[in-house]
Amino acid sequence: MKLSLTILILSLLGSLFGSVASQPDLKIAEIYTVPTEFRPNENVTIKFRVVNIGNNFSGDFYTAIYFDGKKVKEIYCDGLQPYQLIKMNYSLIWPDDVFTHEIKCFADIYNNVSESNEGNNIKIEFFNATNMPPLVPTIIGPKEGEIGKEYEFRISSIDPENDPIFYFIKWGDGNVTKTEYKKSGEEIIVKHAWYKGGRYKILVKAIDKYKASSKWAEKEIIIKDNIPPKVIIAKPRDGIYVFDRKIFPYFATIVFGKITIEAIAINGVEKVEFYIDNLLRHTSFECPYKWIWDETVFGIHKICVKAYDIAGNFAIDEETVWIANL
Ligand SMILES: [Ca+2]
Ligand SMILES: [Ca+2]
Ligand SMILES: [Ca+2]
Repeated sequence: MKLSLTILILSLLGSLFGSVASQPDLKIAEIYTVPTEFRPNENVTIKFRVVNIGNNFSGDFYTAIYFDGKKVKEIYCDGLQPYQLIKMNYSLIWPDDVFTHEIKCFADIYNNVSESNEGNNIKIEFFNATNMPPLVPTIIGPKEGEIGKEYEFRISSIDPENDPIFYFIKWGDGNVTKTEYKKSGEEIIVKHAWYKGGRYKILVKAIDKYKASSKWAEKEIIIKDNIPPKVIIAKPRDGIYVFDRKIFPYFATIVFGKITIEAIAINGVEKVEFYIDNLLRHTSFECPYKWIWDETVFGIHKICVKAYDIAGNFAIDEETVWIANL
């Protein structure tokens, strides 16, 4: 009833406007895959339907299916009556990736059928294989350690689809490690040493062969530092200084006018303190470590520099000077 009514309306419209002749109209009704969700490398069937929405028998024709723009199959069809549809399918091994691929279906590829609408003969859909990222890795290893010693960490993760996994590790000191591909669930052992005391955050993520990445796993390690820095007073030292310049070397240190005190400190230095006669006068956090001592002062005084690392270890150097700054 419905069909004949539509044909009646169409033919009425045709007679009214003179443009809708009694013609077939082939159209791709839908494109889908079976199964609807699939993995890379799996067998997939692409299904599509051709329907004749015209008001006349179509006659025989060829349909075609394109994968990423390339024709992969032609299918011969017996003619369709108005509102008759036909199901087509094409099976393939899906590519080994999770990219989106274009499927294009074409009704009446060789234009065997003269249709009332040739513009609706193509339909395009996009499909991709599904992929889940690996789970957040587990990291097993020590909570604390010492400078320069190598420590072992056992790392593992699981990929929901058992895809091979590699691990990307940030050690917290600027160094990174990228492992080879491992089996899902396989435990790996990686080693690392830290050369500066402090608290380090180790970050690990697992990435599967389709580049899907887990969230970062975190583990902290505290590297104890028992090694003090080294520090020396580079200036003033063993010489006669006039207005901050060394005039000539001498067995003692004699200063006329202001003097820039310069310290050289190494081994993870956090700060250097400058003392005059055991009184803290200045703290320097950046290399070069220096302080200009410029005040009215006369006689013998003791300069002391104290260099600290982050762990609180320190080293001292002292220099006794005879100074006249008036
Ligand atoms: Ca058409
Ligand atoms: Ca046609
Ligand atoms: Ca996966």
